[in-house]
Amino acid sequence: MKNIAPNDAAHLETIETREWLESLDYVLRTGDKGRVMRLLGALRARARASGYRLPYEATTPYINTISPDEQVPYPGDREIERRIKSLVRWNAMAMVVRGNRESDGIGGHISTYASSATLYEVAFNHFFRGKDAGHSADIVYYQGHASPGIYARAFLEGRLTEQHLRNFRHELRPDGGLSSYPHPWLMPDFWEYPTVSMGLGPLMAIYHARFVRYLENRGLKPPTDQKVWAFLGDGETDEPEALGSISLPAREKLDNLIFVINCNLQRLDGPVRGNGQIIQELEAMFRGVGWNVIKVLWGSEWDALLAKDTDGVLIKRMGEVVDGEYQRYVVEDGAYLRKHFWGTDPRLLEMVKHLSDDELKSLRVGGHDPVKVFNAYRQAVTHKGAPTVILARTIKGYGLGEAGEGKNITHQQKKMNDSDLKTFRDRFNVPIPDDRIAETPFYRPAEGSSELQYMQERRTALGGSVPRRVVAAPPINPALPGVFDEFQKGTAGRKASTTSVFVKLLAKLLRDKEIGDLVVPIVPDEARTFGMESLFREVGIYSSIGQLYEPVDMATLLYYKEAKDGQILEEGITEAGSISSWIAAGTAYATHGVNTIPFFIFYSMFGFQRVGDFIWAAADARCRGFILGGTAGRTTLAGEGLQHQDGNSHTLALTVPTCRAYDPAYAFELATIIQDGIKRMYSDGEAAFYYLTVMNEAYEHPPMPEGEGIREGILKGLYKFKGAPAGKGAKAQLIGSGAILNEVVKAQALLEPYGIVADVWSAPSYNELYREANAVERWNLRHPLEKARTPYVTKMLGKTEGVIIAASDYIKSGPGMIARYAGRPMVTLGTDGFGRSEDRASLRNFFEVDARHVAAAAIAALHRDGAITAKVVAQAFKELEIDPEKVDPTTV
Ligand SMILES: Cc1ncc(C[n+]2csc(CCOP(=O)(O)OP(=O)(O)O)c2C)c(N)n1
Ligand SMILES: [Mg+2]
Repeated sequence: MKNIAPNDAAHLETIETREWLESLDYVLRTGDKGRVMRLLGALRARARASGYRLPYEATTPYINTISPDEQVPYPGDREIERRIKSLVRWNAMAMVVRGNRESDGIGGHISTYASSATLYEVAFNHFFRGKDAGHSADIVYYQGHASPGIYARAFLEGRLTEQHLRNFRHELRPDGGLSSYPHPWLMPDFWEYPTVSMGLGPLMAIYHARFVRYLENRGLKPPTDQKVWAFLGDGETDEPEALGSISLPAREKLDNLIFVINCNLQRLDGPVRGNGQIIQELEAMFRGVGWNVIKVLWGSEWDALLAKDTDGVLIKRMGEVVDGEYQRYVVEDGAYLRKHFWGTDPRLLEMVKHLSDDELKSLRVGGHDPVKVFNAYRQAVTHKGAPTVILARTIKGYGLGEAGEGKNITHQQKKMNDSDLKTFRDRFNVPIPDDRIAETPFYRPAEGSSELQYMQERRTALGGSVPRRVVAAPPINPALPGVFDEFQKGTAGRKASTTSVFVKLLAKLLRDKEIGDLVVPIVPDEARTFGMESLFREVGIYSSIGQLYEPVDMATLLYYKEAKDGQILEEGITEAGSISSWIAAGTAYATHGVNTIPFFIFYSMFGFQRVGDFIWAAADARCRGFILGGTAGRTTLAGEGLQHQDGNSHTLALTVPTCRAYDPAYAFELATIIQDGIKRMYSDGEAAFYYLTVMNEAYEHPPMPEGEGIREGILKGLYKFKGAPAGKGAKAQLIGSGAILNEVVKAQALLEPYGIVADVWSAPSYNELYREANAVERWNLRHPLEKARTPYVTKMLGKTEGVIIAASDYIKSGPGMIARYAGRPMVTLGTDGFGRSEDRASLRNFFEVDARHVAAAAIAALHRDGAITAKVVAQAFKELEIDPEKVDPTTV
């Protein structure tokens, strides 16, 4: 070759390239890695010095990151593992096909697991550590749509029965069923982490991995080499939550975190990047922030071909084919591949001339080759100093053949005809005879068979079956002496906001000898807003590397103290990240056997409204703890206006079944709720969490009223705060909550001159009142022959007289929900509509929730009832300056 005279520039370049590559090959063969790097560095430096600006390359060539000579041999029995995997594949498919045959439209997915079977099986047989391994059990976020495969394996392991499989997506059948996706709420002994809302799994995994380090650095958990694995789809990476925080684990050097991205190049409708390459795009992003990126693109059969690629033509070809075309290759035959992939260069054709079309077609992609996957995992679990992402190329619907393999419809494929089933059976060699194919039976080899034995042996060696949810922490029963007492006494003339009361209470909890260490304060760059900066110095801000600088405010009492054992998780501006930390801490009683008690405080409007889906996932995960909406209340937060003023969050909180939401007005209410919450969650073991709104309006807090039922009333959501003044007159019941309770108290006084005597009630939770009343009503409906029970709210209001007015700083549907249980008409006042930048008094006038409007509402209602005269109404409206033609705040 070298003797041929170059006949054109291209030819010359080819020869030149080859010579350079040969030189490099020589160094590669004889030198070490460092020498190769130095040589390439020197070349780059020389080019730069000569004025060549090398383009920045975030990607590496479109080949496997791990070269064949770096690989170790597969440690398992390949043949038996292949048989096991085939049986899992079959049962996973059968579960969905049978389910949809019997109940059309029941759904389920075949093709996601079909593409990821090898990714999971290699992990099940060699990596995932189970709970018997103690604290080092791995934490695995499974791709939600792959759950049929996870169930099918559990069936083979003997953890689920055939009945369970038959009842996939039939959870309400008397003999129980399997949930569609990973839902710990529905299968609390099996699933641990909800993932199916795309993007949540990866973000929760990131913050979970960081939380593990937090527990270790704070001495709450012994350091282990436990891993957090997150399996996700390539399409899923388009969710901003999936990739939005990938810089954190790199910065934190979370080498306990492994992402496995199932790159089947397809999502639901079609290709993820038909005109590009999703794998390269992902590589650039992850490399760019410092992850260890391992691409698993090509199966072992390609090694020999790449070894022949002395000119780099194959690597070049691999790198130029777009994903839409790669997908096409899946559905076409070998002749098509020879023409369209290999046929673009005679040297490529030469490389594969010894292979038949069928052999060409059978060259596997990397994610279906256990050797490649094993080596990727092996490097991932041993990699130090950075998280690892494995980009594994797979085929969506692998094995479905004509029924859907690689087709755009494959995601939704739930049915297969007999011929499709036979093809699938033959491809994976599943021992189902022809005459039974139509019934698509589940298949489990005989007890004691080599397959089952192998599975059991592997899982035993790795610490038992996964997934398995175990509540590892015993309940605690903290005495908490002196933590809550002072709050029952009120503030004795001093003004305070409920936020500052909360911060004080939190500080006391943090100081408590018994549970102080378990408290996890979480805040998204908002600590100063809530007056929490005193805690910075007191308990420190968590930083895995301590504090490498002298903070600018070092000389002050409340300096910004970062410490390795710091207790506060100061997350920066990420409510999604913060709630993920909260979920990790709130589920640690199960996952880590540590009863951490997280308190996540955020700008109220950026809670449910912003990260509602995470809160839903938290409930599913049986999360415990407290979330606090700070600067809450549409008219209580002055100045901030439309975006910030929260009048919605309690309504949103109601939608989460395990969330108990309260809008406390006074210190004693807040303390009572938190004290009871800790008991119910951490001593009684209830799978619930608390949402508390706290405000920034400072006012005096009264002591807890004396008398029966106050504590119970606070927790149930309603109690009489202040009786009517002595004397006769028209009667009214005024109910208020949160900061609006003070307006209601003022309204009581405003009404007195008109001969109206009003009781004042505090309603810390319209949501809880509604739920209890609903439960009672339901019982009554189902027991028509028994004495009807009375809802708590009816009991309270039923024995009162006069009109009922209920007001809050949230939309009227809050008090509106309990109206039908009040026993008589009820007037509701609230803050429906968009907020405004204004001062508090103007806002309360605008939304008609100030004392004047509460009083006016009572007057109007009393007049309709005939209890007061028109003259009194006219006089009162004039004196209270009520404008009947005032603009409706819901319309502007
Ligand atoms: C937040 C959210 N949006 C939409 C969906 C509906 N959905 C389920 S699977 C899917 C496609 C998944 O594609 P990919 O992530 O590539 O996974 P694959 O099945 O290909 O492995 C979509 C859109 C969802 N589950 N969650
Ligand atoms: Mg996909």
